[in-house]
Amino acid sequence: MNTADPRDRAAGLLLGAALGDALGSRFEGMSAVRADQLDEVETSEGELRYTDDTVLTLVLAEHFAERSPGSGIQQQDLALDFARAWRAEPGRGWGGGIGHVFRAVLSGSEWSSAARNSFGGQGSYGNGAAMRVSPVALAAPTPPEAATLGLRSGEVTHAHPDGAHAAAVQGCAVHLALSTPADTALDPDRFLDRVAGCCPDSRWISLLERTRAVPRSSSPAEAAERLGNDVTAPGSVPLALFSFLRHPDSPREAVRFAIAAGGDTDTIGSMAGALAGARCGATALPPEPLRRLEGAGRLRELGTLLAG
Ligand code: F2R
Ligand code: MG
Ligand code: MG
Repeated sequence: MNTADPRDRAAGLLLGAALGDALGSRFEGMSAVRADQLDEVETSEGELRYTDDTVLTLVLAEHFAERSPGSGIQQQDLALDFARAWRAEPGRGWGGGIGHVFRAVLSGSEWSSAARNSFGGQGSYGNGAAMRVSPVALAAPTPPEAATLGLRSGEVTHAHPDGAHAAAVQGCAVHLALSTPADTALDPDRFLDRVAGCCPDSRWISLLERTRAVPRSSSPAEAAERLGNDVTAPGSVPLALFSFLRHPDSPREAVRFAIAAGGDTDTIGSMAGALAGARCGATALPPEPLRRLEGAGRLRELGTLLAG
């Protein structure tokens, strides 16, 4: 049974995101991951360290925690806090181009020009804006407002519409997952319709349609073949959504599905973990890996605090 307790769900959202990141980081870049490899990581000893996905998720969660509810996002402050976190922890497996944006912001550039100047003026369509967006679901009262906050948080580093709108899509989806009735089966088509309803971007609406068209019984490899599993936003957010919709009542299975698909396993695992943790709550997360998760205390505390 999923929990209806909003504080447990809020904690589950952040802890699920971090757990998916930490478990998935052991396999980033592999073409597929076997069940016995996942079992071993889940059951072995030692701290489960998270990567850039959770570093930036924590920054965004702290941004909301430090301000009064309803304050929204101060984009230059957020860009600076992201950049300082990047500078403080260079070994967290950052994206290839994001350092250029952070370096520019630290040198005094406005977030908008720093983000716009990356990738030859195209802006980034990496999945970095979507991977860190889940706290917007705890700061926005409704799914459309979560999408708006997601976009505002995303565009501070990802100027390409594919990258920025991915944060709107994932932020809205996490909000919807958080508010699904605990005791009612989740309808995947209705869920995707509601996400599309929050999204003004035609490219993302067609990516959501593509996600809907994948047979629900697909294996991780088949889903990756249809939806992608790479570091781009269009090549990873759909697979994370699919992983959640495949196992909406089991964060462990949703995350394992996402990681088994291979590719950008920390990030796809993290986004699926945020969705499933938001629906099912922290009490539904697998206790053993959770016990070994780096930063679990602060993540739980922030979730509870932001739940109000
Ligand atoms: N990048 C990784 N992991 C691989 C490196 C691991 C590391 N070297 C290690 O072993 O420790 N992980 C992290 O990066 C992804 C998030 O990336 P983000 O923040 O969006 O960064 P970036 O650089 O903006 O985009 C990522 C890549 O996407 C491609 N790309 C984006 N925009 C593009 C454009 N306009 N044109 C062409 N390519 C574009 C590039 O390949 C970027 O490098 C997460 O997976 C996180 O875990
Ligand atoms: Mg990462
Ligand atoms: Mg990654």
